[in-house]
Amino acid sequence: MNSILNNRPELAREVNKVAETAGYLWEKGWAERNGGNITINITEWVDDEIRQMPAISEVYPIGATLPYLKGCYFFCKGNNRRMRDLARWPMENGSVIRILDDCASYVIIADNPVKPTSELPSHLSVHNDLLSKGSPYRASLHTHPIELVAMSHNPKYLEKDVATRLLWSMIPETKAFCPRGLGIVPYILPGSVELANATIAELADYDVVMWEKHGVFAVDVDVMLAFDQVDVLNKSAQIYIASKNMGFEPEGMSDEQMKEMSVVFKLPK
Ligand code: 2HA
Ligand code: ZN
Repeated sequence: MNSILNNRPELAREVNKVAETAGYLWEKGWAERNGGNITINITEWVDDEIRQMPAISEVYPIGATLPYLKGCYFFCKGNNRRMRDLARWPMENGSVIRILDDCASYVIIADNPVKPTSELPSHLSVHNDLLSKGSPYRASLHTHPIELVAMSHNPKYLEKDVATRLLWSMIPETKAFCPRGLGIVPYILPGSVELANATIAELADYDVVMWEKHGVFAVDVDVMLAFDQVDVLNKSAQIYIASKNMGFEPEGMSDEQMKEMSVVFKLPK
């Protein structure tokens, strides 16, 4: 089958990371029905031949003007597509899009005319913001991790850095591998510009942001690393809940133990 991935091992590797991650999200129970989204900036793996490829869709508006995305290319999960299907058939359940020179519209170029996710404006706004800051991050991930979402139903854990401290203190790895902690965005309608803007504001200080009573949004260099950050946070939430289920409040690592971790691992906070 003719695919944009043929004879492009680096591009294929990035799309395979998306497929592998989509499989993990499904297995973990974080991706019911069409839940969650993944968008990766693949511009650095795009060659002249890809730049010449014709559009296979009409021109669609993004819904925002994003100047840093001029001429960029993204692989995105398709609208209403399932993560479990993206895992097995990434090019049938996602597509490659080209941002047009007006920075406000896009076309699909490969492999199939699969319309991208309804969350595209928020994902692309985040990528625009990352590029504007010279960030090396090329992946954005939205998913519904069960235990973290459950915690977001208690206002106590929505206060600044309360959940971060609790989760970091459950197991040393969490602070080491999610060193900027968990940002919080109060409940806002999914897919809205307000949610995108609030997410961008919070990503200035965190790589993973909780959307109250909905899910998390994570960014990193690639989608595997973004997934890992969410995975370690949710693991800590599970340890917390397991302790509560055994009938006690977990002690958590002490402030001294946490400080020692920060020094030895040279962590920012
Ligand atoms: O697109 O999870 O929040 C699927 C979602 C939207
Ligand atoms: Zn969602």
